[in-house]
Amino acid sequence: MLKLWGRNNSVNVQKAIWCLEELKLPYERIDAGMQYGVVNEPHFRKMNPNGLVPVIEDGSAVIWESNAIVRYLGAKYGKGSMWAEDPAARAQSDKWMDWCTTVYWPPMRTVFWGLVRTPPEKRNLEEIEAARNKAGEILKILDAALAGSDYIVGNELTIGDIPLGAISWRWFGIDMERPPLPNVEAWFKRLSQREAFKKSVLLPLN
Ligand SMILES: N[C@@H](CCC(=O)N[C@@H](CS)C(=O)NCC(=O)O)C(=O)O
Repeated sequence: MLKLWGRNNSVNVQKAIWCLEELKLPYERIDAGMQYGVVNEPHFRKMNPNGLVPVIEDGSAVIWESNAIVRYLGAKYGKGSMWAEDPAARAQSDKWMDWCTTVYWPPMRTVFWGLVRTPPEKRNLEEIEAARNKAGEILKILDAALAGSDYIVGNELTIGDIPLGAISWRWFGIDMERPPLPNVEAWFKRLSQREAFKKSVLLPLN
């Protein structure tokens, strides 16, 4: 059976879990990272020398980097659903995955770590506020892209929605001021109605 290492409150692990759940694949998840440790054990470092989660093992394939995992699962198990076989169509999803890593997550990571993982007395409020404003500005790009479609590429869920959705739970799940983004809000509401998303992403933020 496919194995996934990673704690289920990690944004990157949630991408893998959500993808597995959407594809209805049987898998075993082993808690690893933060309070669970494991990531420094020799057998884990052999799989991922970075000592980070998620990691999957599917037969002889061992894969780390959450977006690579989502792409692998899509290519192997999601043809005709989350994975477009036409390279041009697939690139439309792919670009949003890279956008998440390079543009969306950096300010959201500051907000999330600042407001969720850092005790109040240690927070750098100026830095958090600047990152929250930056994320709000950046999300205008996503809002425009979602105009007129149910998901980021067309009217069905694709791999492109996975990192976006997992990060956006950090945007909507934290009690803070947010600018109005009607298309992003409607899309997130749509994701929130999916059983796989509820089960894998909409968990307490801690
Ligand atoms: N670029 C990597 C980042 C992986 C990463 O930073 N994982 C974090 C959790 S989100 C981690 O393993 N942190 C150490 C830990 O949990 O002990 C990916 O997308 O998989």
